[in-house]
Amino acid sequence: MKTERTLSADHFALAYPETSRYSNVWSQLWVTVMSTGERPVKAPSYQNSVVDELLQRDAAKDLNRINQRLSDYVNREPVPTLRAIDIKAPKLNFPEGQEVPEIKAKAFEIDHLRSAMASHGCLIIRGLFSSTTMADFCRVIDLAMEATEGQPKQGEDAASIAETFLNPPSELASVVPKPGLDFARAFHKEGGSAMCVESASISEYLLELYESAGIKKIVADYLGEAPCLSALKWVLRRPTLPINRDGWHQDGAFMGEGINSLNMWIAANHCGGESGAPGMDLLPQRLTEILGEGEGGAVFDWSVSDHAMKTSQSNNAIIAPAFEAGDALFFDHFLLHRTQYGNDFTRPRYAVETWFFGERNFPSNQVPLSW
Ligand SMILES: O=C(O)CCC(=O)C(=O)O
Repeated sequence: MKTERTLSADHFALAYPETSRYSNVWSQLWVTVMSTGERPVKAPSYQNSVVDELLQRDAAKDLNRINQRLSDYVNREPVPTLRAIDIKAPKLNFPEGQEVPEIKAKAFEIDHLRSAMASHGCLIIRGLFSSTTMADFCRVIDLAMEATEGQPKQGEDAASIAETFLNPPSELASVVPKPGLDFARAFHKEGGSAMCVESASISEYLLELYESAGIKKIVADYLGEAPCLSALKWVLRRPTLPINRDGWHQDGAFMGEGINSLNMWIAANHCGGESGAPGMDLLPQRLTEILGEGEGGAVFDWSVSDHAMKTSQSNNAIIAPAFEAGDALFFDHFLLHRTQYGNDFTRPRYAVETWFFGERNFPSNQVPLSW
């Protein structure tokens, strides 16, 4: 079996160690193009403005804030409120021929989300975030993953890069005691992801970005209550190739069915469809219960086997939409999905997964944090 990560940032870093370091010189441009497969965004003087912004943040202040967010939920019990999916939704007409309802960010209104979630269990909002910001964010994901994988940077930027990209809140170790935290970290390392809270500064940066894009209001309107987030299910992703075929799952299988949830999955580079980088395989149907594991060897007790998906009628309806940097896919804990499966991917994929829950109706086992 081929396990090499084709054209991934790691692969490139091994071949060209000098140019893969974070730097402001022209080589940064080349690194970004090689690692993300994206076109250069700016002229040769290009600097990664998101990395720069992160390096200038007050890491100690970010750490205090994220510690406080975790502490806010210690000893807090969920209350089974009415879930968003229990509320009657309007029926909007999306254009013919869309397999997944989608809308441009400029035209988006909350009823698009309510209607699409009720009919298809998901909605794509095109261009919700700036493509330039998200293209820059790919490098942030590289740096965060290198830090969590134990590949600290060398050179003059090393200390500030370490302080910015790997500064998990101390509270994390008490809310996710051993061996749970070690297990979560090993799971992410193997799959090509990192918990966002491993970097307090990335977490706080993203919360500010989300708020400036109006996400806090959209999520609160949809859930019918203010949102909280989850330390375990707020994830920076650059999936390891090759992709696991048996990744079909509904997050409700381990979060519980009764919760009030909304996931925002943001593509940070061009992926999905025939793009050469894995997007997401989806069964765009409004499910309201957790399906069985299915026959034929599901990998985890919360996953559904590829065999079961293929032998069910659902196979006809499975789709893998194409995404551009900054597009967002919204869905909840009942949607059947997996990382897009294929064995001919040639480019890495970068994404940010952020699960929101009702501030009262949340899954305690996903380690909530306040917003
Ligand atoms: O990014 C991926 O490939 C998987 C994401 C996922 O499973 C999720 O957002 O729940």
